[in-house]
Amino acid sequence: MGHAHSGKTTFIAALLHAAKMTPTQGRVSDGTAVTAYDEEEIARGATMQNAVAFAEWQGVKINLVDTPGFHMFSHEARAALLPVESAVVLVNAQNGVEAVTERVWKYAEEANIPRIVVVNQMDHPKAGGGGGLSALIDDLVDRWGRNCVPVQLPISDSQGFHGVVDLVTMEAYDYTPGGDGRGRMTKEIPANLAAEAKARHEALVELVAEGKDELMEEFFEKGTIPEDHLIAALHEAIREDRIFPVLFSSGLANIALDHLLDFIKVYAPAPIERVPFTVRAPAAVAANAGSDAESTGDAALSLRKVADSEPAALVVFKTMTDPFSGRITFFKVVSGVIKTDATVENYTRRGQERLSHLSIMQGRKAVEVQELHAGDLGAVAKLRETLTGDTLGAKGAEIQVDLFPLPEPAMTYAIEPKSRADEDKLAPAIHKLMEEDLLIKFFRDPMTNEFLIAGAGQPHIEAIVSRLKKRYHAEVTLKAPKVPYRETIRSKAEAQGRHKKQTGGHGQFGDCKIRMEPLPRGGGFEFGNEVFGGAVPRNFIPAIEKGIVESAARGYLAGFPVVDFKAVVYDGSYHDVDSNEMSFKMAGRLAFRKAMESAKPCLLEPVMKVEIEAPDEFAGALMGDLNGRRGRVAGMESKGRTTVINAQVPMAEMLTYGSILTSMTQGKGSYRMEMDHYDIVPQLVAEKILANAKRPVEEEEE
Ligand SMILES: Nc1nc2c(ncn2[C@@H]2O[C@H](COP(=O)(O)OP(=O)(O)OP(=O)(O)O)[C@@H](O)[C@H]2O)c(=O)[nH]1
Ligand SMILES: [Mg+2]
Repeated sequence: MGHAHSGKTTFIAALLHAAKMTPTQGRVSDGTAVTAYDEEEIARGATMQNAVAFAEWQGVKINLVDTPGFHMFSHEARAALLPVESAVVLVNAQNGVEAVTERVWKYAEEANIPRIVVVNQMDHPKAGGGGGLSALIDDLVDRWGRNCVPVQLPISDSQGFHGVVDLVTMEAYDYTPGGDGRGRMTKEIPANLAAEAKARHEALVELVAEGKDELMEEFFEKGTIPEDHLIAALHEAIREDRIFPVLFSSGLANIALDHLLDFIKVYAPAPIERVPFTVRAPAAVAANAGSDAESTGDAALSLRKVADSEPAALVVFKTMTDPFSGRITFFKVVSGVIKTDATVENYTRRGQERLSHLSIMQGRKAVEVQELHAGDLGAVAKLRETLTGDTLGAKGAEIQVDLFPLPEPAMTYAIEPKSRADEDKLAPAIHKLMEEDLLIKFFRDPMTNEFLIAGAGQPHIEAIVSRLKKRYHAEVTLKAPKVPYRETIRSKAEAQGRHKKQTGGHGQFGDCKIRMEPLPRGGGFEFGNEVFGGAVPRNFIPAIEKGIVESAARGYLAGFPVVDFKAVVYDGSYHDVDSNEMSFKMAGRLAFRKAMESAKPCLLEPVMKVEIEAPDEFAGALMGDLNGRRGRVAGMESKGRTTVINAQVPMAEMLTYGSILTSMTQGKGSYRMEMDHYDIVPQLVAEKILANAKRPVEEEEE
């Protein structure tokens, strides 16, 4: 995990090459990196969806999940925390901790996922930024606590970055830049690093010992801890989130990656060491499965041990859809052993699924396997109805796993098919894309009748449109969605509606007097009847209401529905022969329109609740910009070096905010928004809207 361009995809390509999983090192620039296979991602040079790979390193299988670093896909990076046991947090050596680095750290912290910090791109001439590497390490400690501790020292000199010192074993590793990632161990720590290495080694030993009484005693007695004790204790401290080790690497030049594989092998927690998966299961089921259950209301919270000896169960963490190979389902084996061709129950949907061609994924390539064990990641194609978040497994061993919450989509467009043929393809194609991308929303706006597509931001929606075209041959155009304005009244008004017509024999007659008054925002519509003494017969009252409701729906000022008012009929008259429902409906409409004339009608607009997050240095500019958008800032809060602004801004001013924010913050800002309330449009703005809108034509008397 890490900020955009910290080098995650390159880093995984380098790890895979160092482990001899690939004959050459894949590159993002030419589309050969194993975890960058999606054509949209290759075109954009950025990861947008999680991708899975694996390395075998000295008898250990290491599963790798590449995640996006672009701020608008942070939810996807967060979703990758479900199937893993630890997070490697890449920090760009040049820029230090950035907005998304902070964010993914927080996500991992909330999920209790151990973190290994890797300062990457150490080969870069500007590595260390302005303040040098020790300033960078101090900054990590500042942000994430003194438990962030280097377990390596980089060897950097006039030749650039070419090795690391292991501060546990006090051995040095030297690399040829551009090599295959295999280091040459030299026992000798460079003379200029010897003193610092010694000091940092001692600091590390002390920190590791701190967590354990018996180690503390040993430390005080001997002044140090034997290496094997130190390794075991560091492993435990990392697993328990007590220590966040800091390492150094260059993915691009493949320096120190074999050492990283070693580190992961020795120190990163294996799945079976995981604090058991917390799953929800009916108490009876949990008891049968031999797990510890603790009753919490109707569903029991239970812990499923990640062990082969438990019943087989898995959770789906990703779905890929492809017009050619169909659906590919990525899952984590939570417990037990999953065998190819097994039939399992989908606990979420209650169907059965057959797991044919059980595989492990190396990027987009499936490698078939016979079975998968507890804790491993696998994939299977062509399941019938299983989707992301579903749990499956042996009958009677039910588990449920909650996905991480998704943010609301930040950008919405009206989407229109280009042709009739495109129209037929559109909905099924979008629904396919929605299977693999849970953030996409597609719906018809009941207020404007437009089809809307919502996503994380401009680049996300552009990628969706491109996928629709390339994968499903459905072409669309995007437009800014219509703003669902409303109309309302600001004062009380009374009016009479009298409908009278004499055509030939049968006449029409309806007459009512109504009073209208404003309701509070969100009050909708209320209707009252205060007619005394049968001035209007009871059975005609609903017709009057219907007339008012119909007319209100058509709008008065500019064709937007009139809301938040109460209408009361208090008088009227009728004719024995000529009065009927139609006539009273007309009277209701006439009364409504007449009352509107003196009720001070005005426009209402939707106002959004907006939360904007960006590095501190952009806060001033963002506040100024919000002012220009008629925004009202409700609060501003500093979190580390990030400022969070809470504001209320009219929807009409936020239609393209995603791209504006990106350009204002160099892509480092992000925002969320949701509909909050309707508010009166200020006069000057309203005049412009009214000038462009069609005033509904006066109704003809029928
Ligand atoms: N000098 C140097 N450049 C690197 C290194 N790793 C990656 N890069 C370059 O940085 C750019 C981004 O690399 P990626 O691997 O795509 O970065 P990422 O973190 O996967 O980016 P996102 O997927 O957008 O979050 C590319 O141009 C890489 O060539 C490195 O170790 N050193
Ligand atoms: Mg990437």
